[in-house]
Amino acid sequence: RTLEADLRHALPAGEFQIYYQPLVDIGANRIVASEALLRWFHPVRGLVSPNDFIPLAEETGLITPIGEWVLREACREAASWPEPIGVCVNLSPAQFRSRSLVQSVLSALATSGLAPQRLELEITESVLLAENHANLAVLHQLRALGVCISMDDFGTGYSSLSYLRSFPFDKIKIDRSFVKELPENHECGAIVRAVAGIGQCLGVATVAEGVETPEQLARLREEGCTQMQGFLFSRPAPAAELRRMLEGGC
Ligand code: G
Ligand code: G
Ligand code: MN
Ligand code: NA
Repeated sequence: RTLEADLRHALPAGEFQIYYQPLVDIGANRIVASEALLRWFHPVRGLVSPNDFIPLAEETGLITPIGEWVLREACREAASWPEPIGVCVNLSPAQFRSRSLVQSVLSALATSGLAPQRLELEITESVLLAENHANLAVLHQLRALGVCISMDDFGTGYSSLSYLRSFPFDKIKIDRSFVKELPENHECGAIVRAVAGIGQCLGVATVAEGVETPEQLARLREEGCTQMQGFLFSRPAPAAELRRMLEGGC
């Protein structure tokens, strides 16, 4: 069977699971949100990475039902967490094309009872590529529902700064490629400092992704990042494990 045939089957077969990775506010030293990261456990192929199936899901349109499931499931899970922290859900550019995105978000919020401010939708620069006015309108509709919008993988696209001008994001997530070379690489340090500065001026939280070492944490703190995410704090973990982390006090 082809990967595509298997992917079609995955949702009804219940082969998807969502893992959660904490975002830590380093000022308050507590978990303030968790990112929902999709996992596909295939009975024969084993664990298939989103990097290997999300592109196919986008090409085939399967991203619409899969993305709707992730939204519903992540909101339902977050609504029952012992702490009212945020839940971050990744959206592909292809989900904007389906036209049902706003309705899906609205319905996930309504059925779960999750407060809209607790849902953080992560988008990449490509959503706003070429000043896509239709996508921009959808972003404004989503914002009107009261949800937060984060710019993910910041710095990896072509004209990041113009996107910050075209839409008022609630959060900027600095791509982990900049964090990876800290503290040795001074260019990366300078870029992180500049982005954190922009965030501060715009009144927007800046999250450093892929934080793996205490040295990186110290440097990122120095440069003004407000939230951290990475293996240093926790790997993406099953829902039950995240729940235990929250119950353990955060
Ligand atoms: O853990 P990691 O290997 O999960 O994720 C790899 C990539 O897949 C990341 O770029 C991440 O944003 C993306 N990804 C993970 N889960 C989802 C999801 O539910 N929807 C979309 N569109 N992308 C996801
Ligand atoms: O594109 P996005 O930022 O949504 O992707 C998140 C990806 O980053 C997931 O694949 C997740 O597993 C991965 N990730 C999270 N923390 C770390 C980390 O500390 N180091 C590395 N190498 N990857 C990480
Ligand atoms: Mn993300
Ligand atoms: Na990212």
